[in-house]
Amino acid sequence: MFIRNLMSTALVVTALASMYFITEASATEVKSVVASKALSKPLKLWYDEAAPDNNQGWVNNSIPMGNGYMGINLFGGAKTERIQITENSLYEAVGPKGLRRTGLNNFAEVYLDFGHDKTSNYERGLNLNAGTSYVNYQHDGVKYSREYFTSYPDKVMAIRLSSSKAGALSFTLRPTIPFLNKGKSGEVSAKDDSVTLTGVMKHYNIQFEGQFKVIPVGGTMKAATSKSQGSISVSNADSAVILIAVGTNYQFDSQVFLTENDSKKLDGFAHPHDKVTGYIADAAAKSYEQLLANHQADYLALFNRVNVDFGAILPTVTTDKLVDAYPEGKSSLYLEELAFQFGRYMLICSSRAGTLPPHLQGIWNVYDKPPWSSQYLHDTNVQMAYAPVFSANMPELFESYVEYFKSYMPRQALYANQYIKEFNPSQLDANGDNGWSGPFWTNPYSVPGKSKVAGFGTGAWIAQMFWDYYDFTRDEQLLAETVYPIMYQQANFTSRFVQDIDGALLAKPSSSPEQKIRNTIGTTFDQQMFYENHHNTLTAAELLGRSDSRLALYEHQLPLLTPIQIGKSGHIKEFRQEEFYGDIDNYDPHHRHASMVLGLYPGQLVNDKTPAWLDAAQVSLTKRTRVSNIGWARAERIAMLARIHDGEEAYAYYKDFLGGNLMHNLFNDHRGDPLFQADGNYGVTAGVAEMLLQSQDHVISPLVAIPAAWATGSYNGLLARGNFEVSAKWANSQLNHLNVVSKAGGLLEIRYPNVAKAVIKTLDGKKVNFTAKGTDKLSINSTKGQTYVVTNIPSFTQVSAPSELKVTQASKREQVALAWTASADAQTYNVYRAVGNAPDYQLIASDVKGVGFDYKPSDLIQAKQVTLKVTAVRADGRESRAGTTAVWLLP
Ligand code: FUC
Repeated sequence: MFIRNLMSTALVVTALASMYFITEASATEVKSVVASKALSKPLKLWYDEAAPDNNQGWVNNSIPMGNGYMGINLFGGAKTERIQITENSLYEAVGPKGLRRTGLNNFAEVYLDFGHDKTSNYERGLNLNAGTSYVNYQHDGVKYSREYFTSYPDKVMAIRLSSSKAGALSFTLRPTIPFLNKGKSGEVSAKDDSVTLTGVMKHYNIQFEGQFKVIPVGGTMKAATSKSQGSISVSNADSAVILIAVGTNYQFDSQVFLTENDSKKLDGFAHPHDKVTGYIADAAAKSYEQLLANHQADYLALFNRVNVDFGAILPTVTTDKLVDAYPEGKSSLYLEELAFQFGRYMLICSSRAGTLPPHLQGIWNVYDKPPWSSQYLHDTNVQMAYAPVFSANMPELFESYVEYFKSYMPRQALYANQYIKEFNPSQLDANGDNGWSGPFWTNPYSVPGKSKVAGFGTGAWIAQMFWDYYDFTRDEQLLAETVYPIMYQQANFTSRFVQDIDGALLAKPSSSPEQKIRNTIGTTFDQQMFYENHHNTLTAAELLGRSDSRLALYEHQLPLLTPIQIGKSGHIKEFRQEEFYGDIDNYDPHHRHASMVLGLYPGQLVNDKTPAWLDAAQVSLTKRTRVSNIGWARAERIAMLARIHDGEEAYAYYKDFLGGNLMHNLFNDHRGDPLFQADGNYGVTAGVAEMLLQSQDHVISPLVAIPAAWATGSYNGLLARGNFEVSAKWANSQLNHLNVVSKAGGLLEIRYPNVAKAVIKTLDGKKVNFTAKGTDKLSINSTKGQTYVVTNIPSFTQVSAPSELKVTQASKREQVALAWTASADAQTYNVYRAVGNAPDYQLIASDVKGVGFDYKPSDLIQAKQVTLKVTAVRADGRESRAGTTAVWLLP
């Protein structure tokens, strides 16, 4: 009701109107939202000129939209509007090598000629709160406005053109096929109120079709076709709606990957004509307002689930100016909020069930030779695309990858047979039951098996996304029918692939993503990934009560996978042959990939319950340095640093990203060429989410990495493992309000300083009983559907840690002297040790007064190295969370 009134009266749909709409809608749609300021801030990208009509304009200035079926880049011209359409299955043969290679192709370039060349008050923008874009300006005393949206439920793009004066709207619609005759043939024709664009992409025999329907109010309309070009001209209308639908004969089917002959992969699949005709007919049967309402019901149900507020106000400058000012030190809290939500927006546009998942460029490509063919790379980029899907509360968007995976998996099962036969033939199951092996580069048509550039850990990393899908949703049916079989069969492959080398079960051959050292043995990447998948498979089997034949083997193998090796620098090694950090040939110590700490993030292996590994991860990340300027890598480090509680360093990386990788349309410029890669955009959303909320050890930990710049703020609706929806408010860097909705029941644990002294009630004010575990942790047996409100958390101040720990070897082998720089907060110190690769510390001395300690252990006959750690204990008994560490190398 409200939607219809608003839209029919608003010829010019202002950002403000959209904002009110959202505020209204949020009350009914986001039931779990509690913070009063939720969703009250307009989130928009806006500009006072059109995007330049060239590739630079596309990549830097055009506005992206999408509904899974198509990606759209809007230029917003007043004289001529250009709408570029991407359809993710429209592929040319991939190759040859090089950065820009054929692969994904540009589906259509659509022009709307208005001839308005003397405009005033021009503005175009994208309202994230409404899922709509707009262009508004005045020409010849008339106000013109356009509104655009891409609808997932109705599978169309809809455009509404309006003018303030009756009969003042005239334009010509001209869809065209780009890159014709380069492996592509086709034609455009117009009849009555519709233009049809149809053709064939020859290599894979892809039949494609786009239909464009014009529905004017008033005026006249004329269709024209000549020389394979079709157009529709509208004259003197009051307003008009244009509907666009596209499609190809591609479908999710294992036939596509199992058929060797490229030209036969799509054999037997229906021509898209009927499908596209149906989309247009169904959409045209609805009013524009109905279509918009359908779109917003779908879009807002996803987008409105999460809100963040760091205290930003809506800037008065256009988005390009905001972006340009950022690196000059004009930090903008607004941009920090906006980029977080923009990543969520992009995932909603590009990852929808029934359509192909987001590739390197998401769902946006203007080229015939896109960067790296716009493929799917599984050594970080795909995982980065999906990094925010669960934590930023959009789990159903992962369905797009699930369907893609299911269609390529049978091909990977054949590769698994081949690789076990090649690399570890004694373990081959002659009947072909060897699981599935991990792919690296894939696209909608092929999965080329292994690559030397990354190890087989890519498969286990894919399986990890499936585990997360369950772990965040706790959907038991999903676990039983989809997730568990995928993990079990991945473990099947890796359990046959690993070889017993010096008592450990190691990957051979093995690589660490993109490092130049190839074909080695037991990289941390492979071992960590294998370990996590074995572990998750066993956990899932227990949950489901399964007793499948290989589970006992996985259990036996698990500790032998030795996923973490601590080096002499106290770091997590990337290669087993390393001693001190980076001391091996051909090793890039500042590499963009931080693959040795993937068990920290996005994995669960290194967490607050493995503090010695957490400290070692910190050493690795510090030594990696901040030199890489790669967008996705910066994004990933935000999350990794958040996991080691370093909010300031995480924030520094976020600032590096916002100041160094954003183009004017907020697209991630991969490395400054400019070269668009969507992974950085999705990735920073995930990174910021980790700063706000963590749950990798199934303990809900809010505000683990809040920087001083975000000392006051709130968020709503982030998702934690166990399917808990979490909202928080804080001021002066202290949490003062936490809301947890238990969406699946089960044990709810919360960690935060002094949280066990807080008051916990249900939404209707009933006191909740909980079990305190010390002062900083509590647990509740939660009831499904119940909301737990935590307030009155006594404030705390961090205890500053001691620093500069030095260890000096005494003449006796098992004796060492420790000396450190005092902490101003310390009354006493605690001293800990972690022997070799141990995940946790053992307390070796407490109540130490002064800044030195002589350690004489009698039980370290075998040990080669020990990590020593000193923490400060304040008069109130609180211990510093961080400490100072040093590695003792025993002679
Ligand atoms: C991986 C990354 C690169 C780039 C490429 C497309 O190889 O290491 O940084 O993102 O994919």
